[in-house]
Amino acid sequence: MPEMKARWDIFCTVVDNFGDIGVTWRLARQLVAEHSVTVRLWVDDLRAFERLCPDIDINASQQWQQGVEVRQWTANWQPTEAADVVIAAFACQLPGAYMDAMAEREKPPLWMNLDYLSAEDWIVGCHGLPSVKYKSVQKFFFFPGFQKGTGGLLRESGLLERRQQFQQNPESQREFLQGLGIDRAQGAQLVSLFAYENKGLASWFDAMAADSTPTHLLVPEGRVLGDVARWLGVDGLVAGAVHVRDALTVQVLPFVRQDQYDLLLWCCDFNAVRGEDSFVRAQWAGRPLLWHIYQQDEDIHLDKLEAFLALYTKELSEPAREAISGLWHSWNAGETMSDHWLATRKHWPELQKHAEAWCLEQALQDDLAAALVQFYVNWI
Ligand code: TRH
Repeated sequence: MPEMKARWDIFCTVVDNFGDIGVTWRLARQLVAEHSVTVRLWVDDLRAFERLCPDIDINASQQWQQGVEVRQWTANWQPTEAADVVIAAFACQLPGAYMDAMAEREKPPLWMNLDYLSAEDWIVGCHGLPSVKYKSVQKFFFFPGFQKGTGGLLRESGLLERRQQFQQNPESQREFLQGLGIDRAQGAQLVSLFAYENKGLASWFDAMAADSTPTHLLVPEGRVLGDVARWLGVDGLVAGAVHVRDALTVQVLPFVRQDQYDLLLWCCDFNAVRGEDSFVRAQWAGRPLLWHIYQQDEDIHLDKLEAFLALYTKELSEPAREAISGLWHSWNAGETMSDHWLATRKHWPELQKHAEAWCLEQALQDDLAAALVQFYVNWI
């Protein structure tokens, strides 16, 4: 098997937040664990990395984490041999000296740009096409996606089985939640909230507080806390804080390790997620979700939102489709959420069933790491 011996370099610039490192770290680990390749992960911001993986030594220029060689990518680039497969994540610009090292190899490496995730149709036509060339080295587009003909989604082997076992085991869930200091409020639905700042939050919280079903809302530390604090009428919020307002219990959680975040999503009845990686993980959780999409210039993110909603809601009944689409639209526009939340709650059983069906359908695709390896095998 040629891929057994291959050396891979993955380059990650942390533009902001955690998605860039979240995706590349997950991919690097999976390539090592499931495809026996050698991976160096070059990262320009180890502090962001440390949040997802507290074992990271932010001062080390080189370290090993879960079989991955993590290299600090500094402005002062030291010459290094180019790998067999080079992945530039999210169109990041490789160091000039490294590009020369790629071109100097006897057999140029396979050079790919791992793009952002989108459900738009044009992805299918562009996935795998040649992009620019540097000297003798050809770059290729690699697009993750939800549809056949794309690069698929990151999904570790056995993930869904592990998730289903965990969800069928209330004791494991209770233990995990207790470890985070969570004692589920009696009869309450569990909701997680990972989002950017959002003006619509107050109206959603109002609706949950006034609901006949209690909600226990879990909010990992992060950008949305300011809005949460404003709604609660408190000065600031730190991990461990618990506030009750009528039927709504709000609990602030520490930002947990990446694998623990999966367990949190698996415990919850509903997950509000954002960006790219948490969005995909919430789909693998098999539970209804709310996506806060990452805003882009000229509102191009709205096309991505529509494309995903069109795919995701295709098999839903008309009223359920309207309800969940309305909720996602209002959340992403920062508009009033209350009516949309109530409408969504009306279609809960259908949305729950659908979330699992969607997850299983997506899992029929090759996962992204396997698709990358296959692309390489086809290329050599
Ligand atoms: O953090 P994000 O908003 O990241 C990104 C980046 O901003 C990026 O530039 C942009 O292009 C992209 O969004 C679309 O959202 P995301 O992608 O969900 O990444 C969050 C990561 O953090 C994900 O890997 C899960 C992880 N995480 C934890 O490990 N622990 C936690 O407690 C939480 C809440 C998240």
